[in-house]
Amino acid sequence: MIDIVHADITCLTVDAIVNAANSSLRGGGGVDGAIHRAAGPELARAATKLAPCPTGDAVITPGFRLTASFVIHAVGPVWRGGARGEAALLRRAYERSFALAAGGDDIASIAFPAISTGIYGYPKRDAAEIALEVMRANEGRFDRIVACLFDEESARIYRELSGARE
Ligand code: AR6
Repeated sequence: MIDIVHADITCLTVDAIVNAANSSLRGGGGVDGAIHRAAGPELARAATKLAPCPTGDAVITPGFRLTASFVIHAVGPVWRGGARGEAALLRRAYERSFALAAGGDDIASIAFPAISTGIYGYPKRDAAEIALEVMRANEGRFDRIVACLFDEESARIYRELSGARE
């Protein structure tokens, strides 16, 4: 089941939340900053041990003070006009996140933000199409997949693209 929710991802009750991180895994602005603040300083200590994480890849750490048991730190591409492999890299960031979640930590529910669509500037609708496609491909492997949108426009785009299914 894919749920589209308009919420702060740090408040969700799911087994794992995905972070829109950068390669250093040290934390940053946007959703990354919110997740690090909510999880506490242990998160940066654990994540930086796994750095650098290349664009299009992901790593997994505990969730520390978060309700979620795990954080999957995915590094999406910076948007540079679309001819620099951005779509393939964004798709891979989602796929790698799902692969880690399916990899043996008993993760049945997972929530994603709209990776790359904030500070990294990826066009929201194009990114949403990729995100929903990869989510649908993984639907059977999880009890619940949450697309967690923070801004109203992204929530509307996801609802439109998923039509009457959700
Ligand atoms: N919960 C859910 N979504 C959120 C939240 C939240 N609490 N806060 C923001 N968003 P961004 P990026 C949405 O900029 O584009 C950081 O500095 C936001 O509205 O967080 O992948 C990293 O360290 C947008 O739709 O991530 C990297 O350097 C989406 O999350 C860089 O930003 C992604 O926006 C990554 O940029």
